[in-house]
Formats: sequence, structure tokens, C-alpha cells
Amino acid sequence: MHPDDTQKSDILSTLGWSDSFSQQLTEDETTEHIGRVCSIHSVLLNVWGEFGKVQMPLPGNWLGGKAEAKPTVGDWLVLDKNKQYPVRMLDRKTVFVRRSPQNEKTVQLVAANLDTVFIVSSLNHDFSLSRLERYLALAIQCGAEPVIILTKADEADQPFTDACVADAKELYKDVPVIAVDSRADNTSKLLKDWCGQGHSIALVGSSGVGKSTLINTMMEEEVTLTGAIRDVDSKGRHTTSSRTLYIMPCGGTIMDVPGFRELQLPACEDGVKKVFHDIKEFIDKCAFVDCKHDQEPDCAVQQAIAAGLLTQRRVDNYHKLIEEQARTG
Ligand SMILES: Nc1nc2c(ncn2[C@@H]2O[C@H](COP(=O)(O)OP(=O)(O)OP(=O)(O)O)[C@@H](O)[C@H]2O)c(=O)[nH]1
Ligand SMILES: [Mg+2]
Ligand SMILES: [Zn+2]
Repeated sequence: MHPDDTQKSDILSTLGWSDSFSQQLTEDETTEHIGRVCSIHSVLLNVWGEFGKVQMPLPGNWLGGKAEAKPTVGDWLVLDKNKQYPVRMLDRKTVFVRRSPQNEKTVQLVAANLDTVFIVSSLNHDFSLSRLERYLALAIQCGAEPVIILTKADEADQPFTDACVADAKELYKDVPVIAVDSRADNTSKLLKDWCGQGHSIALVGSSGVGKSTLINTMMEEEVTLTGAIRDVDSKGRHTTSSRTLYIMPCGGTIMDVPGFRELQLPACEDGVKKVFHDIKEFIDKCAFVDCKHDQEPDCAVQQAIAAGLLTQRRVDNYHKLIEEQARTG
């Protein structure tokens, strides 16, 4: 094999190309014409493949129709022979979706073909167990592995950090929770388990939590802008305005995502039920099948709260998220 060819095939595997995608190719389609969407600006797609990075417009006939049918950042595309336009999109392995902030009845695709979602929150005013549960439900629904990253550990008291880490760990099975200083070089080492060749990560969280700072650390160079936060409420100023996929020196990809102002759930009953699997076990033991877990007699959920096995906050958030995701258009 010519040395250039090795590099070419390496780039696809670095970008996350795997058997599940190559099996979707027809005999006429070769990896030479395959690319992964690394950013989108209005109707212009930046696509990365063996040919390098090329920009191409989204064909007009792709513009209408459902959001799910249009490419998002992280999607794999088959291009025409001159690599000027996409011909079709390959089936996704995973996709992170939220309810569109503009239109309640539609969804917005945030990122496709992720292996891991880094749910980023700061160890300050931003830390909220109920918000983490919301992100967990979406990450689990997406099919990617959730990892909770708690930033600004350098500015927090150790007892507060320890309590937040312990509380976050209890939210969902064995969810990894890692407290970091996003700016510190050794942070990359703490996250190395998720950075192998071809592994794909996206960072989600509120504005100002340090997603872009963490990306610059993982990239070992300043690839994306970071911004100051407001002192009063620790909130960010929405520095990152578009999603971009980068190749890390360790051989995986990482995607910067603008901070969410709000994160409304689309239909994701499965994700919510999995996050709250412990509550579900008690619900199944309630005396009445239609128990509202409020004032009913023999309510196993209320008994579990009284016994300290569940918190009222978690139960309330479960009901809120179940109702929210059921309001689909
Ligand atoms: N002390 C400390 N500061 C941090 C840490 N992470 C981020 N910052 C600072 O927090 C501010 C916001 O960081 P960004 O990386 O821009 O935040 P972001 O999550 O990308 O924000 P958006 O792009 O607006 O969504 C910057 O001033 C960073 O230097 C950290 O772990 N410790
Ligand atoms: Mg940012
Ligand atoms: Zn009940």
C-alpha cells in the first residue's frame, strides 16, 4: 500500500468510520466518496474525508421534510463522484436530539454518530441534579454513553466537590462523574478512556461551563474561542455559536456545541425511564395501577421517600420529564 493510502484510510477510522457504516455501501460506492459532516453553516456543509475537507451546499430537495432526514454534524454522507454534493446520508449509529427551541412541535438534531456524550456542568451555581437528569435522559435516548464532567473544581471547596460528585454518581447506574479544571493539561489524562482512535464525543451543557476550554485542552491548542462569564450568576455569554467537530491528537473526534439556553425534551420516554429505573421499581409496587404517588394509600413511592430511599426532588423531576416529553407535536 502506498504510504499516502495508509494516511487516507487512517483519517476515516479516526473520524469514526466502522463496519456498521461500510456495510451500508453499495458496490458502486467506495470510501473515496465518503465524508463526515464536521460543521454546518446555514445550508453549507463542511465535509471531511480522505479528500480532506470540502464545502458543499445541501441540495435543494433535502431542504424540506423532517429534521431527522437532514444531515447534522457528525453524519456520514456519500458524495457524488466529483465530491461536490451529497448523494445520500448513511443510517446513524446514535443521534442526540432536543426539542426545537423555536418550534415546540419539531426537534433539533444536535449531533450524530456519537459514542460518548460529555454532560458538562460547573461546580458552582450551574450545578443542578434535576438538569443533569434531563441531560442524562437525552444522552441515554441518543444511545451514546453519558459521562458527567464537573468543571471549575479548582474554584470549588473540596467538600462541595465531593458532595456534588457523589450526588451526580447516584443519578444513573454507574455513570462516570469526573471533577476537573478544564484548563489544566492533566485533565486530558483523566478523560483518556473516551479518547481512543475513532471514538466520537460531543460536549453539551449550559453556556460558560467550560466546554470550549476543555476542547482546547484536549486538542492541545486553541482551536475554539472561550469567553468570560458573568460574576453575578456564573452564567456564560454564549461564546460558541456553531457546532464543530475536531480530530484530537489522541485519534478520536470531539465536538464543540453552543451552550443550551434551555433543553426541552422531545419524545424520549425510554431515556427518562432508564434514568429513573429506581422509581419505576417502586411504582410497580403501588397498590393502585393508576396511583399518582401523591396522597394514595399504600403508595410504594411515598413510602420509599419516607424511608429515605428516594428524594421528593427526584420523584417530582421524574413526573415533570415524563409529562414534558409526552407533549409531542
Ligand atoms: N477556573 C476555571 N475556569 C474555567 C474552567 N473551565 C472554563 N473556565 C472559564 O470559564 C469561562 C467560559 O468557558 P468556555 O469554555 O468559553 O465555556 P463554554 O461552555 O464553551 O461556553 P459557551 O460557548 O458560551 O457555551 C472562560 O473564562 C474559561 O476560562 C475551569 O475548569 N476552571
Ligand atoms: Mg463554547
Ligand atoms: Zn404510588
